[in-house]
Formats: sequence, structure tokens, C-alpha cells
Amino acid sequence: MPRTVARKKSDETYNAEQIQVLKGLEAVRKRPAMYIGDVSLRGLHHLVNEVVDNSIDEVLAGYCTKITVKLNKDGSVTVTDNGRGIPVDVHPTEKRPALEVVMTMLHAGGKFDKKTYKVSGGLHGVGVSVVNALSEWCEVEVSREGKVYYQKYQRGMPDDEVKIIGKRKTTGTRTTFFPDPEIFEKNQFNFDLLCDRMRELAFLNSDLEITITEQSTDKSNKFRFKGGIISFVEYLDEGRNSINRKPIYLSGEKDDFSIEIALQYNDSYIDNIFSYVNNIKTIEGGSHLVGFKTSLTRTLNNYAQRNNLLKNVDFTFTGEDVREGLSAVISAKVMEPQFEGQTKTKLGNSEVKGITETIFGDGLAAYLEENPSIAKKIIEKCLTAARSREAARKARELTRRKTALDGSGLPGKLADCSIQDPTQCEIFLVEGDSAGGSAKQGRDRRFQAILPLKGKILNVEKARLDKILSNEEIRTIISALGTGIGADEFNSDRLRYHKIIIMTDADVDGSHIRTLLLTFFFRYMKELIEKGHVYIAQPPLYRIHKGKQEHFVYNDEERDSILNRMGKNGVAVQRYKGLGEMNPDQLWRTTMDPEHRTNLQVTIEEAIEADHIFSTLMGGNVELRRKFIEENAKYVKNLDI
Ligand code: 0RA
Repeated sequence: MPRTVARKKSDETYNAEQIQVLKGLEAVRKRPAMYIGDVSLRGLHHLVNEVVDNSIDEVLAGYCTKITVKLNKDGSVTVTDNGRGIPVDVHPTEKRPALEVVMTMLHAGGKFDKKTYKVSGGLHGVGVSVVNALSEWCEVEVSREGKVYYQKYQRGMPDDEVKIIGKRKTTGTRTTFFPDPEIFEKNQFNFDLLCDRMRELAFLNSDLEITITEQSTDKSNKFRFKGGIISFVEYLDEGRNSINRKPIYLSGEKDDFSIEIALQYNDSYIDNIFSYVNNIKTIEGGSHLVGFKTSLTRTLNNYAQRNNLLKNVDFTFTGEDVREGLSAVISAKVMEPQFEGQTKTKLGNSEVKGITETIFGDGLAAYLEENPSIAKKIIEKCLTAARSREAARKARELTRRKTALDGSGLPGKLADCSIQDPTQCEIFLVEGDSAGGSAKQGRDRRFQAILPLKGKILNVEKARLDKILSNEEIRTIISALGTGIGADEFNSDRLRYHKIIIMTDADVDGSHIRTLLLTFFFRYMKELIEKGHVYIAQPPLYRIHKGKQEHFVYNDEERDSILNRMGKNGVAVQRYKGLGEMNPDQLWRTTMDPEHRTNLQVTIEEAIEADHIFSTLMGGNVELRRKFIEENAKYVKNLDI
């Protein structure tokens, strides 16, 4: 017989608590967006991340080494860890098992914690009670002290008391939840997207093993990286030619703060820096990133000067110079992080800057002294960057005069819209003049601008900014967007259209152009992706018609099901090979009309994966590129060479 865990309280206090719990759950269910951002796919995935984050806290506390995530066939998700298990003893003030308090009361998670690196601020760390409140049902199994404890909930309310349902020698927590269809618009988890986050977590916590499985497809991935963020940097640079063969790794701690940094230089021209605080990606950076950057510039300048490597030059390295071709991961652990900024992903704690500068600066200086040949190569790389910075400045001045990159003189091919307010406006980057013509005729010219692009734009992975700016198509795009380009000039506040929609043919050339454009945005205007301004249009693949009936179809399954429905007689199937085969009206109705189109928003969650694919496909390492294509030929749908 299951046994109930003691509950020390009278019926009266019990009722008072019930009311409090109900109020809390009601608040979450009434305004879910306040707690998880939104109720679209993003919010849905947030639930998984929230539950996993709780297990990650247990990893940070040093008690958990394994996490598994299972996407079950019925649409529920199970997260299991081998930590200490959520405490089940009776909570001193709530007079109920701590487990029940954690699961049903807002922000109750941290109360039982000893000193651990807590996630606070941002959307993470809202607590597993929020997941519970937004799930049709949820169940938790805790293994502790030789026993298995269990409780189930419906929309956040316990079905019954915490029960002991068995014996087990190991410890840990297993949570299964079924997102409530009353709350969420969609219930389709994206396995690849979740994999990206699990891989990242495995990189950030060396030795942690994370397994993720999708039951319906039998897809499964196990992530474990003994090298931690060193492996992360190696992964980032897999497709590139490195300058220091082994990433430089430095770490240190002071008071309630610790930091780890891994970095590697490669022969490309871009920098690729990812910073984290308590495993949360700090997209907007903050004091740890500033400390790192300041210290890198100062330390490399000092080293170069002291070793007489800057003779015959009349400049010092700028931040841009020392970051050219740099891939780095910065992972900070802060006991009481303050998150700021628009998306609450900027670390505010001011003391962190100085501590990071000292730990990293001292460590790097020592590394350079001990590894003079690598140091020399890095300094040479910086020197080349500094020299071409001058060249780029001149090129930029020249091009600014020719076609103003700041939007003051708009390119001739741009068919601009009439509304001036950027938040209302969109620009379609369209492949080819003929599709561009249809788009111009089909559009709503009040808020939709069209920029036709001819042929292929430059592969920006292999070129430095000065060369990129000599490319006609790129210049046209930059000047139409109005943002300017380059670290000291780019300003997203000047963006002239808040939606940038890439519209290319559904063929090999089209996907090539899309990849090149995305690479360009990713490398030089990352902020536009981060702020959600970049979209990919989804033109139909087929037009199916029979008499007056007409259907536009976006994939093969849909085509088959419609063909089944319409029967075979008199049905014509037209396969669109390019946008140019649609007349302006069709293009408007299927792909441009905000009422009917489906645009795919390009999100930064995919940034690391995108970067990895870009660099593998576009980077200098030809052998890796060939291997990647061979291995992925049948999977790579959106990319090709
Ligand atoms: C508070 C205290 C202790 C463990 C946990 C929370 C805990 C929470 C979660 C959530 C998912 N997995 C978890 N594992 C542990 C430690 C209490 C103790 O044993 O001293």
C-alpha cells in the first residue's frame, strides 16, 4: 500500500494554503506569457528548459552527473536526473512536504537551497511550479533515503498527498509533464532545437551526460564532453584552420564568483564569442564579457610592446584587431546575478568586470610567456588585422561616397514602401529580377519594399570586411537596410524595416543564396537575428487545380492528402521550380500577404548550429566540408554548396 508522507496541520490551515496555491496557479494560467514569454512554440520549449534548469542547478551544486530528456509518444516530456532528489520532509512553515511546496508554490524552489549558483532574472528560474501550472497533468517521482516518493497534479493542483510508492537505493528526480492544450497553441516539440540546448549544456558542464530521445522517431543523442568549454571551442572551429592548435583555457575564482574562458584563433576574419552566466547565454553580454574583451586587448598590446613586436608601426591594437578570427566561450558562475537589458540577458554585476580582467589577464600573460611561438602567431594575426582595418576604413569611406551605406542614398533597384515607420515596414530580398518584378507588382506598396538580388552574393566566410564591401549586392543590401556596417558603425536602431524577409526559389540555387545571405547576417548583423528581424519566406511547392478549385501546397504530404481528397480525374499538379513561375497575384496570396503567408523566423537559438554548419560548409577546411556533405547529403535540405 502506498503510504502518505506526514502532513502536520489542521484542516483549517490546510484550506488557507489551498486557497493561496489556487491563487498562484490562477495567476500563472491567466498570464502565462509573464512567466514563460509566450504560448507559442517558444513558450512550449521553455517548459522543457525550465525543468532541465532545475536539474542543472543540482549539477552546479555538485550532486548530479546525468540528465535524460524523453519526448514521449503521447506528447508528454520526462526529465530525469540523478541528483539528491527534491526534499520531501515537511516544510517548517508551510507544514507540507517540501516537494509539494516546490511543485505548487511560485518561487518556492530556492528556499531550501544551500549556497548554490542560482539562476535568477530573465525567463529562466521561474520555477517548476510554473511548468506544473501550465500542464494538463504532471507527475514527479523523487528517489531519496531509500524510498520513492510520488505525487501527481492536474493543472497544478495535487491529485493526492505525496505517497511512498516503492524502494530504491539511488537518488534523483523524475518529472513528467503534459503541456496544457488550453494554454499552448501548438504541442509539437522540435527535437533538433532541444538538442542544440542540451549540447550546449553538456559543453558548459564538463562530465555531465545528457541524453535526449524522441520516442516517436527513435532519434536519440547522448552528449558528454570531458573537455567542457575547450571542446565547445573546438566544435565551433571544427571547420576552420586554427592558429593555436589547442584552445587556450583559463579559469579562476574569487569570493562568490568563478569564471572559465576557452579561446582559439583561426584564419577567418570574424569573431565568434559566446558568453554565459550560470549556463544562460548572455546574448547582450555584460560585465564578464566587457572584462574579457578589455583584458584581451590590453594583454596582447602589452605583450607585443614588451617583446618589440610592434616596431615600425605607429598604432596599437584595437579590440577589433585582437578579436579577428577569434572563437571564444566565456562561462561565468555568479552567486547572485543581476540580469539587465531588453531581454534580461546582460550581466549587470559591476564587480565581475574587474575580477574577470585580473583572472583572465594574468592567465593569458603567463600563457604567452610560456608559449612564445603561439604568441608570435597571434600577434602576427593581430598585425594583419590592424593593417587591413586601415584598408577597410578607406574602402568604407570610398563606398560610402559611391552608394551611401547609411541609407541616405537608397539604391536604384530598391522599390521602397511609402510608410516611413520602420516597425510597420518589411523588405523582401528577392532572388532574381523576374521574381523581383512579380513581387513589385504583387506587393502592398504601403509597407512592403522589394530589393531584387542578382546572382550570388559573396561567400562572406572567406572574405574580410573591405572585400565584402566591394561586392555590389552586399552594398545594396546594407544601404537599403540603413544600419551601416562594422563594429564601430553598425546600429540596429537605424534599421529601416523591422522585417527582413529572404525570398528565394525552392531549388538548389535558391538555397545557396539563402545560406549566403544568412551567413552574411549571422556574421555582420547578428543583432538583427537576435532581435528577431530576419525571416525566411515560404513559397508553395505546388499548385493543384481542378476546374475552379485551386490549392497551393507547401510540402509533399500535404500534396498527397489533397490529391487523395480531390480524386485523380481532371486534376492538374503544377510544381513551382521558381518564384518567377507565379504571377504577381499568386505570389502575393501565397507568400507575401501577412494574412495567409507563413514566414519562418530565424532565431538565435539555432545560432551555434548555424555557425557550425556555415563554417563547415563555407570555411577553409575543404576535407571537412566534403565529409560533411557526404554524411549529411540526405539531411541537408536548406543548404547546399
Ligand atoms: C533543494 C534542495 C536539495 C535538492 C533540490 C532542491 C533538488 C531540486 C531538483 C529539481 C530537479 N531535480 C532536483 N534535484 C534536487 C537538496 C536537499 C538535500 O538533500 O540536502
